Amino acid sequence: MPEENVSPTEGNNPCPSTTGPDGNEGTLDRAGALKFGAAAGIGVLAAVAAVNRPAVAAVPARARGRVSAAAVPLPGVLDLYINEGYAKMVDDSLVYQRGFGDKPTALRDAKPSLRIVPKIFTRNGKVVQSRTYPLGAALPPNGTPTPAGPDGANSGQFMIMRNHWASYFPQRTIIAETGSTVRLRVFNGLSGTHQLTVAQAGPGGQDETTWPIPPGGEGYLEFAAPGAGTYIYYDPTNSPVQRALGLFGSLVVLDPEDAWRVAPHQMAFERQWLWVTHAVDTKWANIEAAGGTVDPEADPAVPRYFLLNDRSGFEALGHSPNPAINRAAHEESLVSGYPRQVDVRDFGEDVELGTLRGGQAVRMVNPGIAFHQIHFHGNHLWTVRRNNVEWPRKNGHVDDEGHVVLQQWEDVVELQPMDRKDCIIPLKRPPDATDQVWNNRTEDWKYPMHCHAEMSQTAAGGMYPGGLVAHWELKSPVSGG
Ligand SMILES: [Cu+2]
Repeated sequence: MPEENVSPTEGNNPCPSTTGPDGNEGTLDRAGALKFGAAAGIGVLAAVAAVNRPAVAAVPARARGRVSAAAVPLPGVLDLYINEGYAKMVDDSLVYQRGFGDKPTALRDAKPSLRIVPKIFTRNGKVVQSRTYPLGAALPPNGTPTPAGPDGANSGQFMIMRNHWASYFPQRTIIAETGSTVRLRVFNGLSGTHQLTVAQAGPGGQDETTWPIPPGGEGYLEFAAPGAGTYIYYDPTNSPVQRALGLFGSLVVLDPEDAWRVAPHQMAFERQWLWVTHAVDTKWANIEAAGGTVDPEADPAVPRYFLLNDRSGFEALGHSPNPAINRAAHEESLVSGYPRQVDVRDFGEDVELGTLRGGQAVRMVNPGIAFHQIHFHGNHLWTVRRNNVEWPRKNGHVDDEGHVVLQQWEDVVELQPMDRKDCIIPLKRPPDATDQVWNNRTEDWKYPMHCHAEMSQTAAGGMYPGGLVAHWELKSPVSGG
């Protein structure tokens, strides 16, 4: 990206790798190869030899186009490069994936650019690279906002700072401020036709699209930022195949003058989280890597890997040996905060000036191909919106699929493919914590989030819990807790 066009935000540490200090996203390193070899019971030589070739797919028979140089950037325009490469799964398998990247990279690139570092379209016409928003807002340490001070009226609880903390966003995120213009130039570096569509982001909820972009070609898309909300950009070609291969991302639209609400007059939050689910079908990946075309009727999807913000299992939980992965998981995915009094009847309530009695927002997005059931322990979540439509507070109804359309407490939030749901996690004292337990706690309380679609808890067809998992933390008032 151009220096004059995309500047890292001051103090925002704009582009840490979520794949480790060595950036080793596309190849096994030697240590990984040794581990892989040991686990698989094969010899070290064979394991090291495996470093030099992809673990999953054979070299495609047909020729791949040469990788062209990055285009000369245009002011206010975000360039996306459709690339292919091998991504490391949680069990160190390398799986062929495609993606919208920051620069053109080759199939065998050790670090294929398959996901962009988050970018922000500002009202003043700029594209800014930053993992955090609002720009210039304080960064929550390790992802956790610290409170304004004790809540004198409620033992062990805290006053929450209003309109103060920035939120971290995962890779693939595009943020557009309301009033901005989204300008995308999309370069197709692959040998098939591809397309970028932003679902329901146009007038009247129409899709915005580049239309099909031929191999080696480029597409251009410009549209006014739609209403505040959460959108999915993806390749609709042979749907859902190209999306499932990794050609997707999220567009979050926010009002820069009211940036701590999901939409004007709607739920306020301390900070927000963007949870993006993805399921990887290695058979589909192998077919496309070899130059074939997946027929979803003949080969129904059977995903083998399930990801939250592009991490699974122990990496999603921040328990990997890699500090950079763990930090990214904490900053982007693992909801955390200090316990507070919340009244969902008034998300914006303040008892003291500059404070908020509210929770944190979780925007759940499913560009993948599996149905998910996002299930929380410890607190229920208050579901507010689905697909940018505010659910009513009263006089709800049952939709055509039998779902209740009404704001409500849920411990399981269903996410169908292409669904987006906005929820508040209250971060409140768990209702079953008695006074004795509550008043004597000396450490952070951690609660699991796991998807109730049980296959999604595994990796590689059985490794548990290697899939779509997370946890959330209720911080302890005791220092060091
Ligand atoms: Cu459970």
